[in-house]
Amino acid sequence: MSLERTLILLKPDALQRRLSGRILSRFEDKGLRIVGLKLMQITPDLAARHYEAHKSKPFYPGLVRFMTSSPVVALCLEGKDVIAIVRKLVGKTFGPEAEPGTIRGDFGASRSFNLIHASDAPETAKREIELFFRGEELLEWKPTDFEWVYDVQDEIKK
Ligand code: 3AN
Repeated sequence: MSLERTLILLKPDALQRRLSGRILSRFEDKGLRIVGLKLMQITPDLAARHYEAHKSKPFYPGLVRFMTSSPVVALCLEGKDVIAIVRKLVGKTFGPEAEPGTIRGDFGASRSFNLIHASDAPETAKREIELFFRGEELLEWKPTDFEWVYDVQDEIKK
């Protein structure tokens, strides 16, 4: 079974509103494995590298100001199809449009404070994980319920 990794950031509004535990629970409830987790302050330089693709957008200065305004939680999750699963759990970009049941849909009402970032593809996930974590901060381990979260027998039959 091939496992992917993805980078998630619980943004300053998630911490200011004391939602980080509840958001983290969504991923644990789904059966995803935490391989990296830390509280950190994003520097303007790191924000610029992370949001490189949005540099020319009108919202860019506000986005960097927001992301560097107070601490974030950086999280690396591992699992089968984890990038797509996490994007579904996170929901559409802005709270007002995000479906109820998703993290942004349940907790967000803003068009700029949207609680969470999640990598959108394997290449961006690799780049973003390297930006936020050193190799030794990511741990290899196998949860005891692994065979029950993923139907391993089903994988073998395929
Ligand atoms: P997503 O986080 O859903 O992948 P993207 O990649 O379109 O969304 O945008 C990256 C980030 O830029 C978003 N998470 C959001 O914080 C911010 N952003 C995007 N569009 C706007 C906007 N019109 N106004 C303010 N912030 C925006």
